[in-house]
Amino acid sequence: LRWLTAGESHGPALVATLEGLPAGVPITTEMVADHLARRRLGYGRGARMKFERDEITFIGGVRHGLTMGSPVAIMVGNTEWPKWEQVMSADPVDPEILAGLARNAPLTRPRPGHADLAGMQKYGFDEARPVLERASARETAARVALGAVARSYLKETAGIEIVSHVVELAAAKAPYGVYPTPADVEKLDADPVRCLDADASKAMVAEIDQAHKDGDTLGGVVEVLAYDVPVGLGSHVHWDRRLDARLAAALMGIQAIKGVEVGDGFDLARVPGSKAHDEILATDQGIKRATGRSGGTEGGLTTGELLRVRAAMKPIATVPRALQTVDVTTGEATQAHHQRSDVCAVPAAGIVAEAMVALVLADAVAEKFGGDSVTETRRNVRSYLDNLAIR
Ligand code: EPS
Repeated sequence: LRWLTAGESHGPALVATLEGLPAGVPITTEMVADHLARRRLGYGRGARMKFERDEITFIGGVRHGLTMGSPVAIMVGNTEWPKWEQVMSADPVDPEILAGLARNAPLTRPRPGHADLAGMQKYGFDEARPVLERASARETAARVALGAVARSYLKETAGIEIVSHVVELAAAKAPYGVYPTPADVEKLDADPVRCLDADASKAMVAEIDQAHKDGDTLGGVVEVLAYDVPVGLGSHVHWDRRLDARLAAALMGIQAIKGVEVGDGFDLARVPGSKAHDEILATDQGIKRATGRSGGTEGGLTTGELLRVRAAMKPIATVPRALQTVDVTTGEATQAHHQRSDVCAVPAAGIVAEAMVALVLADAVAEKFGGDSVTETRRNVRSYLDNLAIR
């Protein structure tokens, strides 16, 4: 599979294309809209989430609710565009008109933690607007749109289902080792911080309220689980074919993610080998694992057990209680720009992480099972699983 996104945070729209899917994947505007709406959920988001709407248009690849095998292109329109039409115009705008627009004031006080400063240095801009417009996590809407297509493909061909939840938010933690299933998704989406444990959820909400009062922002940890992943996706034969490496890159590529773990991750480094691995058992239902510490990958291959990855998000870098910076026009010490911001976007990051895991798994399924129609791919998956010599 190949996929790309384009578009700026305050541009007219984001666009995303996905190439390489077979024909017959069910996908509708409503399915994409549902996932985009899930991405907007979560306690602690800023005002923009309330007034802006994502407007979905399929540009290609889908007819009457099914993919046709041609590239899928989705446009996610931004209802805020009229306010930004001149500031973000693709064509040149009369400088006198621009000078009169408060929104166009040059952003010369780069915010620590954002791409602002290094982006200006690298691309030779004298203000941060052209950098922050693309670095913004607004772009994740395009990934979630493609993720909706990828997860439908996974469900239809291999029966794979993806769930995420928030396991840590600042100092508040959900009980370790509780894994929500697809049956819990409705309950998770109804929770203000997408946490399954009621007490932990309350503690997380309290953390956000306190940070809001303090003019501060918060990060946290999300966990993504993929159910019914067949054994043998990815490969041990080369570093860039290892599924865990591909998942880590995909998750690390989400804005504000600073750490990724597969299975028990860093905790495995702290225990002896006898407590770090998943022993192989002969059971009435065939070969099973005693535990799920590996997160469902060994040697870069899926094991057929529950796939489990976590991503750590740093606190939002636009901190209301502005951080120290330098005005790049004067070279003088000052405070970073702050207009408005989320206090916390960890619940939304979980939805984005689901989309990234879906896209990586879709790529791995397409690579292993091929097929030009969903029926053909499904037949290939079935035949492979039915003919495994060892099980
Ligand atoms: C973002 C900053 C905020 C968020 C935005 C991502 O936007 P603004 O600076 O315009 O208030 O609202 O997220 C979205 C618009 C979205 O759809 O997720 C950032 O700096 O990454």
